Amino acid sequence: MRRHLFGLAALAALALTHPAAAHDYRAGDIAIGHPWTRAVAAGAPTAAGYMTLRNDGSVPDRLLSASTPMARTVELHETALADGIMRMRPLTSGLVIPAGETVRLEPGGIHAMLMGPSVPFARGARVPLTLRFERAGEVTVELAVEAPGARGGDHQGH
Ligand SMILES: [Cu+2]
Repeated sequence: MRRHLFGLAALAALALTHPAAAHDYRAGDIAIGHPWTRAVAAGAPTAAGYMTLRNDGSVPDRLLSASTPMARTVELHETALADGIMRMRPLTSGLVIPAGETVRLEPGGIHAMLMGPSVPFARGARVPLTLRFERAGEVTVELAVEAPGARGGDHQGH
């Protein structure tokens, strides 16, 4: 147990050495801006991944799927008002990113739903997420774990 606690402390220290700097990624014409998620406890049924996807190209692309070793499966969801109730529904044909436009994955909207996280997500940790685009191919990004109630504010100004 003591060794386990030491491991956690070491991880926390490691997180502190990485300031909340911008972390951005690119796959072909797609720029992925500050991917993040919220802290979740052990046994949480789901977590959600957020980011911006900007298509710098001249043709549309499509986010087909996402996956992570830290959850059972990942689904792309949108949140929409149906019969007066906000509901999530899977984007079964993927998420189109029009040429020259930015699509935001954000709380209350489109998100990557991590079903069955296999470990707790601690604030300050990073969760790898592999994104597969129809044209731009595959890229693995890291979701920065923010506070449970965060709305992505840690990343403003990037
Ligand atoms: Cu969802």
